[in-house]
Amino acid sequence: MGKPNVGKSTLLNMITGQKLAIVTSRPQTTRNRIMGVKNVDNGQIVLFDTPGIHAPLHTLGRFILKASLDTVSEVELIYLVVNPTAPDEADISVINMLKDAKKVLFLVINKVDMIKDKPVLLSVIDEYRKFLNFAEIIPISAKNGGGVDDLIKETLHYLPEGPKYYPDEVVTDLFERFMASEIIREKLMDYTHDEIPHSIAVDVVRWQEKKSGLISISADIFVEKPTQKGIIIGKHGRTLKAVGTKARKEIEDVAGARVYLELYVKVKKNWRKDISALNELGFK
Ligand SMILES: Nc1nc2c(ncn2[C@@H]2O[C@H](COP(=O)(O)OP(=O)(O)OP(=O)(O)O)[C@@H](O)[C@H]2O)c(=O)[nH]1
Ligand SMILES: [Mg+2]
Repeated sequence: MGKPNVGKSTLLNMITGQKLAIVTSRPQTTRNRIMGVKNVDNGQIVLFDTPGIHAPLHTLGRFILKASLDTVSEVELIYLVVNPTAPDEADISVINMLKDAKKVLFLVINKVDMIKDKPVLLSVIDEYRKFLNFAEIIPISAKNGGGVDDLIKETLHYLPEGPKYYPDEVVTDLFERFMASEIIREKLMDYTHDEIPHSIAVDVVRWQEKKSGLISISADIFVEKPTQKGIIIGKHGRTLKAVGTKARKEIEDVAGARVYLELYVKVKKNWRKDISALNELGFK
């Protein structure tokens, strides 16, 4: 858990060795809880990447916050993922949510590749220690993998003995359709600015596996305003074409098959505030 943009999804992907969660340079990328399984010689860790915690501004924000908070009661151990800087208001509001969690808490200080001197790290640790009692404090770089083996090793120390929940070959419970819609959303977020990245929703409406092995996919891209639609399509359709090409290649990797991808941009006015639109998009 953590505030937006600290690298929670990057960490899930690094630990599992697969791209399960989308990652962008913008806060508030993840909107759902994403599960990933890590198997090691002496155990299995089931991880949940959660959306970054922030004060909800609309109905979508409330669904997103719930996805994070509901996870707290279901787990044995929580990583509080933070930047290598003193806690700000957003970090402190996450800390307040974890205060009564009665779970093993690790402070995971991410992005340490960005700091050069050790004293900075030590002062960050001191600042966080004032707020909570952490079982372990582990500096990592989710991006380059530094410290991640140590994190896994320490995690196994604190997890109870129990049955293996998933067979070795299972890495996630995500459906390919959801992963495809997320990949498309990631590319769209990379190509847009300001409010638009957050106004986008993607719904895969067709997933058809042909006899030839080709997978034919059609996805609707929803935005909130007609002007946003124009921006996503771009001059002569260039933006949408570039998004489609990038997304198709990545979906082909996930699906292990050739993919034909059709994208349609549609306006769904204020969908982030509209319960029935949200339900249709899978936020229930
Ligand atoms: N330098 C550096 N950048 C990182 C590291 N981990 C993540 N990032 C970058 O931080 C940004 C946010 O990463 P995400 O994994 O999407 O962050 P998140 O916490 O899942 O964000 P939300 O889903 O919005 O809550 C991306 O640009 C990542 O490439 C790291 O260890 N070092
Ligand atoms: Mg994320």
